[in-house]
Amino acid sequence: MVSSSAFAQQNEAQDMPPLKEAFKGKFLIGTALSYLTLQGKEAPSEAIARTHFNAFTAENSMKPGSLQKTEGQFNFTEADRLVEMAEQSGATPIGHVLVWHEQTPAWFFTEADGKPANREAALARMRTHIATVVGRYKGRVKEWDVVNEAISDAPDEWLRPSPWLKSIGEEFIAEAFRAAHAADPNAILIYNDYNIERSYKRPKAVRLLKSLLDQKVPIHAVGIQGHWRLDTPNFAEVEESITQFGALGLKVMVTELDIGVLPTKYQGADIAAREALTPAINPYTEALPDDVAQRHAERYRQAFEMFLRHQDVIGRVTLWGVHDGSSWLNNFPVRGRTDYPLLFDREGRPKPAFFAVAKAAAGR
Ligand code: 9MR
Repeated sequence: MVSSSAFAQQNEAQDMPPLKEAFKGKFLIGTALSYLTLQGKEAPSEAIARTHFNAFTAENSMKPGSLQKTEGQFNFTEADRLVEMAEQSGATPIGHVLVWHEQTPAWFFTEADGKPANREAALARMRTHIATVVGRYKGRVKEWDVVNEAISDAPDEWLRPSPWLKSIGEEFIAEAFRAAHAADPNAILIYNDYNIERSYKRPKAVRLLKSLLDQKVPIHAVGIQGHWRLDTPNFAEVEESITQFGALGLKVMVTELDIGVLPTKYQGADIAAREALTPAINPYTEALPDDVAQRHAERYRQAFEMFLRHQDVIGRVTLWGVHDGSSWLNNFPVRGRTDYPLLFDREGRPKPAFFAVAKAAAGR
């Protein structure tokens, strides 16, 4: 937990404007708020979010498993809080996520007798979920991650064999966008995925996006999650992807940016991937050495200089968490590590990466 005094310090520690001022007129700069923050239990994180960011995503609280754990019983407490908190701070509330294979209860795809739901039943449940959730925040949540991670990582496979694909078929994607558009015709609708900025997955993403556009499906943007590392991906590959996505006439959102510093054999965010904890893969339990912090800052500088070069197509860049202590990367792909992926440290102080990003925004 970040202490309040550390937060006060971080305010004094800089003569830089808040990030949201620095990026004004360029793109929205966002953060993801944890369960604890939305439950009012992380006041310092909330303060950093309000000071520096002008787009708020719920890290977990608007996923199907949080909103509709049991069919027909919706719980909007934390989701409402996200939207209210954003509106109070003049930030744009972002909806994450309507249709995903994770954090989605099995009842969507199962009948009372345990048999798989038929196509019509699964489709009806998907539509009801989307209509209820998007409808509740109509005109308030400005952007929705409609479908998340539908593309397969496997070389010989097009779409992920998710329960959605199995129960509805490929049209689940188009149908989800249509349902979201019907519930809020003004919302910006996003297809969101990891590693689609890398060349192994980009062609599949382009194929999917083109096919949706050809069918006149209401899709407005593509979300590059941006779960990156010190040495991968190659930013030339990423830049080419931004260009190709933009050329389709879509906005590009960087929806879940973080740059992890710990070793791993996994890339991206396939949360099924897990490794065992050994000291060799948890090297910085006490502190991050200066040279690594500098490399991390340099990587952020390069990333934001690239985003700024494409500010005509990039609508938003969102960091996946407020400070290092609350990042999901401390538990992925190995539980209980100490990672340093964000712009603020565990005490809520701005890191070298923060200053690198702020300077990039100022053109310095
Ligand atoms: O950061 C989220 C973490 O707290 C959750 O435990 C995890 C569970 O699925 O989801 C994380 O967020 C994911 C996001 O919703 C979709 N893209 C990948 C993100 C990292 O796993």
